[in-house]
Amino acid sequence: MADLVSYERQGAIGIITVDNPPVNALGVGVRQGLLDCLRRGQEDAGATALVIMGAGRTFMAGADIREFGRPLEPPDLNDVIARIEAGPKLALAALHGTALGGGLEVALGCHYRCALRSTQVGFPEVKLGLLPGAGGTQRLPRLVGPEMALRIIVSGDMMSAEQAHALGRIDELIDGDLRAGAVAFAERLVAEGRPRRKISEVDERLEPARRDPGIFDRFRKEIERPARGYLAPFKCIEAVQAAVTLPFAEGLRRERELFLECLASPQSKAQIHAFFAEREAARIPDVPRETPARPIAAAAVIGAGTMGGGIAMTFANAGIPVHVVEATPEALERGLATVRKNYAATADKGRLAPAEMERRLALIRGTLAWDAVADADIVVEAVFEEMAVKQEVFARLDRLAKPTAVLATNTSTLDVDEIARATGRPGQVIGTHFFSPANVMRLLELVRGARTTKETIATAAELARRIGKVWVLSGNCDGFIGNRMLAGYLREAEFLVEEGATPEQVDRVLYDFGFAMGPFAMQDLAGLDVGWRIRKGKAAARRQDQRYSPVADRLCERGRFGQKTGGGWYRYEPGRRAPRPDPEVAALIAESAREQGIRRRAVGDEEILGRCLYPLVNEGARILEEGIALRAGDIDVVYLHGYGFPRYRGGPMYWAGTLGLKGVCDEIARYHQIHGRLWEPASLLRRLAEQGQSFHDLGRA
Ligand code: T1G
Repeated sequence: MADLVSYERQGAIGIITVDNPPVNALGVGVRQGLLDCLRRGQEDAGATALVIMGAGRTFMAGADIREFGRPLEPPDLNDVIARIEAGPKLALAALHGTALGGGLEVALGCHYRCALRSTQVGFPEVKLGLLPGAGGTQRLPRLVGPEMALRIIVSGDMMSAEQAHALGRIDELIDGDLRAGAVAFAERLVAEGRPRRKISEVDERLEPARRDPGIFDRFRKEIERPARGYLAPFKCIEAVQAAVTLPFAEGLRRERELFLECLASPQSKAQIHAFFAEREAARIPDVPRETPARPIAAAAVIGAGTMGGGIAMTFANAGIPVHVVEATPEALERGLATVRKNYAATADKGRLAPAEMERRLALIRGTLAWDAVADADIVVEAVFEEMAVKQEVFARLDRLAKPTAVLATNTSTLDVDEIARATGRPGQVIGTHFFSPANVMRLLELVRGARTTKETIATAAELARRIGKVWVLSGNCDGFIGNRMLAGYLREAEFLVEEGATPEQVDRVLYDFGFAMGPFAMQDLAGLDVGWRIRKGKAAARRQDQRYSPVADRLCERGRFGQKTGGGWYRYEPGRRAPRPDPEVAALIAESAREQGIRRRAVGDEEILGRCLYPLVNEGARILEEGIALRAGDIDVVYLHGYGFPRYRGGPMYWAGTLGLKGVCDEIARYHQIHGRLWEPASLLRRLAEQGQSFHDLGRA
């Protein structure tokens, strides 16, 4: 304990330093250490004020999340904060790095706050399915007003120290050395005889909300859609409302009740699983963190289509100059115009300053000259999804790109090794599977080929971090992790409509489950032509003894590619995105059912959910068996960030674990009896089900 928190005096200022790497999490040892050091500082006659700060890269980044799920051990953080706020000595919090959650609550318990300008502050608890449980929902409204507090707490987003200073959350911005600046500020506060300001006693900022309690229902309405299905955002509102309607001590008790309710909820467990799964996905056993990554000072993208343009934007957004190479001036102009339109749309929403937009656009240089790739440290190919085209491009890049350059392919289904064989540097070839729109979707599947070197993986991983992507390493197989699993999900959705369900019924079931949209609306958004081209490429290899639904092909043969053509599985009014059931599609489905002799029937929602989601789990198990994914958590991360799987359910593999693999396996086996080979349970699933284990019990990679 002694070494997690220390106390020393500098002149007349007592300094309490938390040193619990990597992020000074407020575990039980730190809480006890804080109490001990507070006692020492408050009893130290030579100290006129106390400064609380963190050692290393950050102030406290919150409670120790690993402690959740275990009985909470004393001392409670509320007791620590009460000791600070009620203490006889003026307390100043000195912030740097990321002052988050319980860390920010400690700071709000202090009488004053100062921070380096680079500091980020925030209450991310809602992203863990929780709420600030140590006074944050009671003190923040008293400091910034209930409306602003609602926005800060329910969004969970971080805010810069400058913004927080403007809001009065931080009293002083420090330049240079934090400790020296904090001691000087504390000395000034004492010299000026400034009072020990207790936020818990501040009341005036609550008055407007007392006069207008409707703000809470208005806010609930406002978040209804974005927070659909989530528990914690609405509990956060209740807690802030308690700050307005109850005296501080009672509000604190109400906050604790709501916090424990969230902590006990399956949603919080799922979201905490997602938090750690995202961090674990970055651990590749045979590519340790210290594996050297090549520096990326410049990039190039081949193809200015939807994906190419989006990928170029991710580079420019990270400050990396990028050449976009196209075959014709028309295609180049069209691609760059789309990039400019996308940036303008963001700027119009006030989320990008015009000067910043111009700066990013200036980093994207369109060209027809292939030798522009000669300066690039990485070249990402985003051309037509056809092997011959890809191989021709890679052979050319191999000749033109500098010897150290990484050659990446954005293929979503094709064999990375076959592409790499078109070059003399297969070790520097890797799959970088972006998701559409590439400048928005956070997921990046890095696909490791048989010859891809550790250095190439480290280089791509480092780049992924720089362009703000959540990356997952996948082995090389048809469809990698995400699309390979998706095939079963889409297959069953199409079979179900042939058997009697409707596209809108299937979509409603998955929407109610928590997906942003169901399989049919999703295909209409992404464009049916992408999948059609891939299916045509595989038609010859398709087993004739296996059921196949021709409806999607027939829609495409009629030019129905989805929203972009005004019709796909649904029809769309010009300029509108709302899907409308289309009798023409219903007729196509009925015709296909007749041809296959399928007697149509009423299909229940439960069957729809099981037949769409269980194939994800079953194929996920095969992917784990084959080592295509290193961990079940990686698969969850792919589905959370690439396919809109609801975060409060933790991902398909985690979700299956909450149901119990025995039950899931039994259901899959039951469908295997009915529907045959496509539903054969994966042997890993059978084994875990028999042993009463979950996917996450499988040894850490
Ligand atoms: N508890 C335990 N471990 C944590 C942690 C935490 N709060 N934060 C990070 N880690 C681990 C992480 O797993 C990783 O471990 C390593 O630290 C580096 O993290 C009462 C209820 C601070 C912005 O939600 O957002 O306070 O993988 O890789 O990218 O009201 O970590 O190396 O073994 O993410 O530089 C609220 C969560 C808690 C903040 C740094 N706080 N952390 O990002 O590094 S609830 C949070 C983050 C709470 C109170 C409530 C980020 C970061 P490993 P990293 P990074």
